[in-house]
Amino acid sequence: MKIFISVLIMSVMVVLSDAQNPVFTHVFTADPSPHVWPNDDRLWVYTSHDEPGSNNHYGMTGYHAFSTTDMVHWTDHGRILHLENVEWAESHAWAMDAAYYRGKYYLIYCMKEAGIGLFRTGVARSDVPQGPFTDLGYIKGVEFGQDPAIFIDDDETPYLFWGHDRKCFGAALNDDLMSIKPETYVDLTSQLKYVFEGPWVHKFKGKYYLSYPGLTPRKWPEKMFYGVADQPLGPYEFKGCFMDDFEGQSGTNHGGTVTYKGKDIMFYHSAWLSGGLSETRCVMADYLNYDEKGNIISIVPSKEGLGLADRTKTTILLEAENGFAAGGDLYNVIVDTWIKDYSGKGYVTNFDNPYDHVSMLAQVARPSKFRFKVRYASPDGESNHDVLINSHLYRDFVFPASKTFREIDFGIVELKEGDNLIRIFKRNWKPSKGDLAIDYVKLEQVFEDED
Ligand code: FUB
Repeated sequence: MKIFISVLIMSVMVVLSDAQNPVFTHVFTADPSPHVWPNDDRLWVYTSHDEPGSNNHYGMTGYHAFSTTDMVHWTDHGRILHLENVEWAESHAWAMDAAYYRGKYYLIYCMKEAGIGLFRTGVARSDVPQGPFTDLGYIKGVEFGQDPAIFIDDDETPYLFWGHDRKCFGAALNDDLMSIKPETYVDLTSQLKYVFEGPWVHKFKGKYYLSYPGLTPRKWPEKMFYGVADQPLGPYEFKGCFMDDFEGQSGTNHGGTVTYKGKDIMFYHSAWLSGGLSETRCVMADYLNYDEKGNIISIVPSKEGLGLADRTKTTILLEAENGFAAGGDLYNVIVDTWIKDYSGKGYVTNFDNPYDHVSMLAQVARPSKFRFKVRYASPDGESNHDVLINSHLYRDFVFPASKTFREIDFGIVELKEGDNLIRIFKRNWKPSKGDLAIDYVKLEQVFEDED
């Protein structure tokens, strides 16, 4: 990967408070993969994560999931998979895609294999779209499996595309998604002029569109190109560029398309949020339109983006039961489902002993303010617990008795750049009447002008 250094673009920074681009302004995100799943009215966007302060693709370690019903108010479901949850990998949690297949949700991602340092295409599964995802291993038959994209055709056949370093490949997958059908393997490189990496396949009016970031001979930054075919594995007819270089470009570009509420939308990334740091990126969205011949009309990244509001607003929602798989911890507590109306897969309870705890991870781009809420129940009476956000301690906080789940508002807190741990625990010196149950923690983005 060649590093493209772009300049600090003050004009871009200035407009951020009055725009729907970037889409997520509280965390650095890249390589968006947008989807709508069956029987779900939400739009989902899965992303890779750029660590603040690193400006380095080599230090990328995990992924996030976001959802919305109006494309203005978003939920960040937190970390959904991390290097430390993948035994076979050592580094480079780069681009990913997601799929719904035979009743389960999949994250198809790439990381470098430990001890070998080559990209593999990993498969992780979850019962729910928001994850977290459990790794199942990597796909057999895929060499140099950077930037995977999975496309499930109308007849349910799953296809995998991947691309790196000026090459692009495709193949049909076997039903377990863990290996390719070798006889279907195709090298698409020569059909996709300028291709560098990051393929994405979608279908429009019966044709297959393969879009990708490319370099007009070795010239950075990446532009977005596409080709069209009658079959998923080609041959593809090269069509041209549909997103040129733009102000505040991050060097790389990478994205995918989705149709939501009757609109075609292109998600991609830029360096707008970081003010031009090429490897500290943010997700963007603009409408995608076709001409009468089915050609993609060029997209010019806009400050307005989807133009539905002056800005987007995100709430970080951290399910207590997710524990280690989402960067948190469950220490000597249990996940239960007895009190109904919990969200996610259950709630955390049984804080019986000193320092039993649940912790959750919130990742943010820069020091910023959030309204902090905890959803809890305490059916047998009030409970005294400590609540810790970074170094801020709500000592011996009283959760009033509540037989059902309710949210309690802790007011506005400031999170620091990077990783923030929220821990709820019990100390021995003050016994509680109630048996506290923690459902989730919410952090609602607060802007300076709302403070
Ligand atoms: O995000 C890391 C890498 O940068 C991706 O895998 C590439 O597609 C480029 O976006």
